Amino acid sequence: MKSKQVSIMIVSLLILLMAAAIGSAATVELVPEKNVALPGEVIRIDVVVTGEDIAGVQIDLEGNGISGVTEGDMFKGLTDYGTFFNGGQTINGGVGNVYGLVLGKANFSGVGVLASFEVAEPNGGTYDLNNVIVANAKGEAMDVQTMGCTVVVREPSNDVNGNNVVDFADLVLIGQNFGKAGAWDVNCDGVTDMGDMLDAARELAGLITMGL
Ligand SMILES: [Ca+2]
Ligand SMILES: [Ca+2]
Repeated sequence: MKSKQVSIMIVSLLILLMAAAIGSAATVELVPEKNVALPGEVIRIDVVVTGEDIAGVQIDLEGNGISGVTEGDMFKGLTDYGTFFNGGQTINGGVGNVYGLVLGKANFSGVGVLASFEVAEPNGGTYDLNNVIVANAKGEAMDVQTMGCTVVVREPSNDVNGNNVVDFADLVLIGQNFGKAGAWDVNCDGVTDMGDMLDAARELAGLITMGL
């Protein structure tokens, strides 16, 4: 057999194996509305589920300052069917036994939100998933990968490099990190953009003072 044919066969086999792996697995991920919050601010953390032929999902959410939960759109989007959603109960360090499932012979494929939590933790912190079960229509648990998130709480500040002075270096760093989240997002709205640049430029010009 020619080496080119062998290569094509190997590539085809790999694609088939990857497709099988993707088809049988689900991911459950915590996606915060923003990674940096202001002190006292309530932010939303979505439990985002990705997968094929999902009939029910159960999770525990570990983390501080969880103040509320609502059902997401993943099963509600199956418009001809009802859903059964349980917002869970407070456990040590979080909320346990949160689940949603579809009522009827239907299932969910794609990317959807199981639940949205409201979080107000003055010190920020890490949020993790535990006891995650993603079940198919037979009630069988699927392979699942999970991912937590971190929320940082801080005061707005134009001193992005933390050297206690607002100067041209801070403006350059804001410019170099346009579009990102992080310390360069001086007004803590989730993205570094012209609003942050103008805040820092105004403070550099002595027109305002923020956070220092
Ligand atoms: Ca600085
Ligand atoms: Ca911003």
